Amino acid sequence: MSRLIVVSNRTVAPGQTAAGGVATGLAEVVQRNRGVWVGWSGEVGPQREAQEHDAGDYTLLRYDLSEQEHAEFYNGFANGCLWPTLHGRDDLLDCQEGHLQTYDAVNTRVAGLIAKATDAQDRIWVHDYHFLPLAHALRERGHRGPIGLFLHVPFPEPEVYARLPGAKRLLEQLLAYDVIGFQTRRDRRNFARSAREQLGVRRHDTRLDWGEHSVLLEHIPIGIDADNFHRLATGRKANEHASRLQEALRGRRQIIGVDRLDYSKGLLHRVRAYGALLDARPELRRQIEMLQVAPVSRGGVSAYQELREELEQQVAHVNGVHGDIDWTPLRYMNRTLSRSALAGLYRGSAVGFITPLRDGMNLVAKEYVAAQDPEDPGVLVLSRYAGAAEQMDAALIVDPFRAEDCAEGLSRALLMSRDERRERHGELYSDLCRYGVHWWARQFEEALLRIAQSRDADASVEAPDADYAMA
Ligand code: ADQ
Repeated sequence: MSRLIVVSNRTVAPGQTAAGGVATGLAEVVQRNRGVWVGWSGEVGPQREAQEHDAGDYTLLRYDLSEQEHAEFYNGFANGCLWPTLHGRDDLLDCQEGHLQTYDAVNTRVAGLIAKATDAQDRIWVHDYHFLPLAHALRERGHRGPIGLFLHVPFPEPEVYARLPGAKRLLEQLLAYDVIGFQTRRDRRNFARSAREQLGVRRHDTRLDWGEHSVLLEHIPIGIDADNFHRLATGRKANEHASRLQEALRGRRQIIGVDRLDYSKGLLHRVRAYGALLDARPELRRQIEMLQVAPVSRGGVSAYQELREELEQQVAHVNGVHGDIDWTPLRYMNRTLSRSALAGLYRGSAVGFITPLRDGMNLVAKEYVAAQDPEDPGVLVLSRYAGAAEQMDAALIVDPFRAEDCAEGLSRALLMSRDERRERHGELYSDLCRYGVHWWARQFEEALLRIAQSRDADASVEAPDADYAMA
């Protein structure tokens, strides 16, 4: 039986367990399959040999990045070119000479490590935009087993994608995968359109045929472990945080936003929308507060440094215009919090205000819903451009580019009757339980298995009968 190999930019550290989110789902899959999990160690510097760790039920294989790889592969092509393009922000493209070559070179190096540690028939599940050419590089090393990619981020409209340096070649390389999983139908459609426009590849239902090779395009939205997160939100530690919060709020109702400090998350627009709410509904002043948690992310990329400065200015502006000696309308924290602290803060907040300008899925929206008290839940105000909006239509869906629309959504959420809140929450929560992170992982795993089985079947049909061959 072939093994399952998972490849993702980040892995858990040796000796640690996954602390939630996607990592939990991946850890469960590699454990169950007694497979191998390959990824970056997080170390930058002179490269050691890749390190293999025995993680009990599976093997962890981690590699370092050199200074140059970190600057040109990670900060450069992956986060300075691919990330903005895939999020429809080609105006922020920062592609420099040599970055694409280093991106290719890292993929080639990682393919070499994988080829050494695995069997040519193993099933390989690759994650995200750091590894678009990996299947191609693995095929060049003779890998024959199924290789799938799950794209955690969106895929943009063809006109935007076409502006990426090396766009056509990357698309060709992507077609070396056997299956590509997307968060939404829109992403899958956009990908198929780019393949048609740039390579003339036609889509047959969910399949693209490229010469002799077929690629399956699957729509498999990622979820969370909702029950588990709900338990966390009602646990002792989360309760302590929720109580501290209630004390600080002194009867005011809280609107919460939690995001990595990233321009795709719409933080500037969100703060502006909150200001618009305070302008439009002066009676809400002192009745509400907003908390925005946004830990710094990718500090090595210039667009992120600028965003941080602009956001700080805007937060100060809203507080300057609307605040009073005994009321700070908007609090802003740059810290990473523990899962239980986060769960407690979600549970203690009347509104989850999650308004990315583009987001593959957005797990915060799902965590906010899972953390709520079903008897007296808060309301999710969600951007129509989060992948999550395709599934979570019982949330209040808003346009993050329109401050008045967001302000209107917030106001509706704050005034919503308890019955309506319970009804909407019930609908959202039952979907979260049905389509959780383990469901997601199983769907992808089964897609890879089906490919492996159909290849085995083809091989047995094609293999000449032994006696006949000898005759
Ligand atoms: P991200 O862009 O990182 O993920 P998201 O889906 O919201 O975005 O996940 C963020 C995770 O980090 C959540 O689990 C959240 O709880 C956690 N987090 C955020 N702020 C935190 C803080 N201050 N302290 C502690 N934890 C914090 C990418 C894509 C998304 C896609 C996911 C999964 O960009 O669109 O949903 O992958 O596929």
